[in-house]
Amino acid sequence: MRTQVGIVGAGPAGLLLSHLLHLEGVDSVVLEARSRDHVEQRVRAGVLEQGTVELLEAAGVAGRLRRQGMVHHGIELRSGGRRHRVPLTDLTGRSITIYGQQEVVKDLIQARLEAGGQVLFEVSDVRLEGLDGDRPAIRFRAAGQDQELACDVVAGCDGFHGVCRDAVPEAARAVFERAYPFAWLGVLAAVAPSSEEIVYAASDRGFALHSMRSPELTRLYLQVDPDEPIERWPDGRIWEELQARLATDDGWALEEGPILDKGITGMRSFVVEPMRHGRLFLAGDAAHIVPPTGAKGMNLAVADVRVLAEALAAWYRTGATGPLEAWSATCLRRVWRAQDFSTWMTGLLHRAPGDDAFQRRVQQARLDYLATSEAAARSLAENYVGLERV
Ligand code: RFL
Ligand code: PHB
Repeated sequence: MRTQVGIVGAGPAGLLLSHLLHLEGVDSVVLEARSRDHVEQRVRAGVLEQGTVELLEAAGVAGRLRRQGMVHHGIELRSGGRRHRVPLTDLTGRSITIYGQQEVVKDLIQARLEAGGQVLFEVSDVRLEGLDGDRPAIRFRAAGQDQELACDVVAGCDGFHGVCRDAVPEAARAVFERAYPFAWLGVLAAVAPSSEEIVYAASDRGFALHSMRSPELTRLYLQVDPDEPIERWPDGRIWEELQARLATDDGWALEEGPILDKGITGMRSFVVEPMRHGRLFLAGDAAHIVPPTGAKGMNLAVADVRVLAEALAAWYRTGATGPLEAWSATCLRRVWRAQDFSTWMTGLLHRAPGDDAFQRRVQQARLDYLATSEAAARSLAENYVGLERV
């Protein structure tokens, strides 16, 4: 098999890259380890920056997103039983849209298949070869057979646990990393959201988040210990903890319903530099992870491949290598802005095991500052809705 761009991973990064390249007249093949059903059902992110929505719209894949996505103009911060709204749109002129990541993935898979694009699911043993030359190849197994995909460049869009990053020699990459002493337990519940907007709650019992997916589906998260098994969290305990952490002193009530999906995800910050090695380009979670508190991960993946698709299109059109050479540094500016924002939001709202009374007071002072200073709220808001220029 031969193509122009060999893409590993059918998450938002890989699928969108394939679609954007198609619009530029560049061929690609996407290789995915899991089944189509699996990637379409995987519950993950839900917040799209306005820039992400505009890109999906310009790329012609936002029909369902426009109909089903929920446009939000603010978020709520809660602590000590009190709530404070950050009016995102008043402060920035921009909004966010709530639309499940797996819905974005479904829309992109459909668009690729309708355009005759190749997305191969359930491939295994992916290995990259010849990255230092100008004829790289991806070897893999599919349908019980060894195969080879020859290409001009490889896009490693295989997420944090993928194999592409390890194809870069250790001496050629620098890794920046931070682990957090907590994880998020995420649940999807068949109940109408109890709030019109996303609620971020800081409490002495730890952080909680109330989000949504539709008028009938609520998405909720709890800060939990990183090595706590999910079996320790029967549904009753989850609701009890959510009720306690989200409680307000003004009569607000959290509606409960059947839990359809639950899982625990560790939290980390991670960046590999540079994001390119020879003919390999690492995009999305393969190159960087942010803690989910700032809702930036999927938006960064989208930003990476937007710039990469433009750079590859310019290269194929005119032979220009400048945009490809600038790609990693261009993306890393946005990545580090998001790392700063996501770490800051995480520290603002979580309770770390070693936190003492001093730390709690400082945290409360920051929350109070956000509630009283427009400058402080605007800084949060412009990062949350996504900066146009970084
Ligand atoms: P993905 O989505 O992980 O896709 C990678 C794909 O590669 C496949 N793969 C392989 N394929 C072939 N061969 C191999 N050897 C392979 N190894 C892996 C995988 O099966 C998969 O299909 O990475 P991508 O495309 O870079 O997208 C990144 C996003 O998924 C991620 O950043 C977000 O989900 C992060 N995130 C959030 N981001 C936001 O922008 N807004 C949010 O509100 C938000 N909330 C979240 C989140 C992530 C969470 N979890 C579960 C990590 C909330 C949570 C709880
Ligand atoms: C979500 O809806 O899944 C969500 C919302 C906000 C976040 C993270 C996840 O910060």
